[in-house]
Amino acid sequence: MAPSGIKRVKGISAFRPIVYGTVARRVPPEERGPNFPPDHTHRWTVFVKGIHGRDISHFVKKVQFKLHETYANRIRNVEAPPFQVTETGWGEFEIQIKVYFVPEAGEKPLTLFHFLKIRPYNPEMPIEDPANPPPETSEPVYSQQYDEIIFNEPTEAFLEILKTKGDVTLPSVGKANARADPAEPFNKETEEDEVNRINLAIKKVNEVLEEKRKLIVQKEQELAELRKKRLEKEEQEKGSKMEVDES
Ligand code: SLL
Repeated sequence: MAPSGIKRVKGISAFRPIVYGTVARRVPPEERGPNFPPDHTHRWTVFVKGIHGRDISHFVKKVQFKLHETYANRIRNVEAPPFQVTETGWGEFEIQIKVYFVPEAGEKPLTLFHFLKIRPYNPEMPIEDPANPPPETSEPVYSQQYDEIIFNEPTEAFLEILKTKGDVTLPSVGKANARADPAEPFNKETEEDEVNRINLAIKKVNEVLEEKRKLIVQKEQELAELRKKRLEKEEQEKGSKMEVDES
């Protein structure tokens, strides 16, 4: 028989909420200091945390953040809370986040992807125009996501940890669903942004489609005109050829 710690509890799933994402702020030139790289413009943090600042270290052992290849030592391992990395930079890119669980979980690491957003979304300019950048601001730009990690058939030892450590008020079995909590801003803002962006993109696509449709109609008319002219020309040529033949 398997040791009790490795034995899995059949037929149940445990859930734990996490929040992951980035917060960035433009650093005004006068605040950049001598060690601030000259081509960098922003300071940002990528993080994995619990909701309402709750501890997750009883089930998360380590978080590995993989940054853009322009960063020195792009793989950053964080082995204790807060599971986060703060950096400076100039550009946006996708960060790979690998969440490693405590050994009792007997789970493989979970890989997440998050796009670092450093510039605020500008509804006036849904499609960014590098020649016409949005006004600069030093307000924090958040991009964060709520998620629930599902542990299917957790080991007995891990279920015990979930029941007794960290946020024990959370049900260890069943959906935590903080998304339904109106006080939680994570998804709301990001989703609203996304919906605005999609709606604007749909509008833009429809406008372009309408323009193209008009262009097609116009081109078809031109084509019909040209065909008509060619027919007339052919008729004329036929006529004059017949005249030549008859003579
Ligand atoms: C872009 N495709 O062009 C992205 C790349 C790279 C971000 C963004 C600085 C790193 C360093 C930095 O911000 N890299 O020099 O240490 O927007």
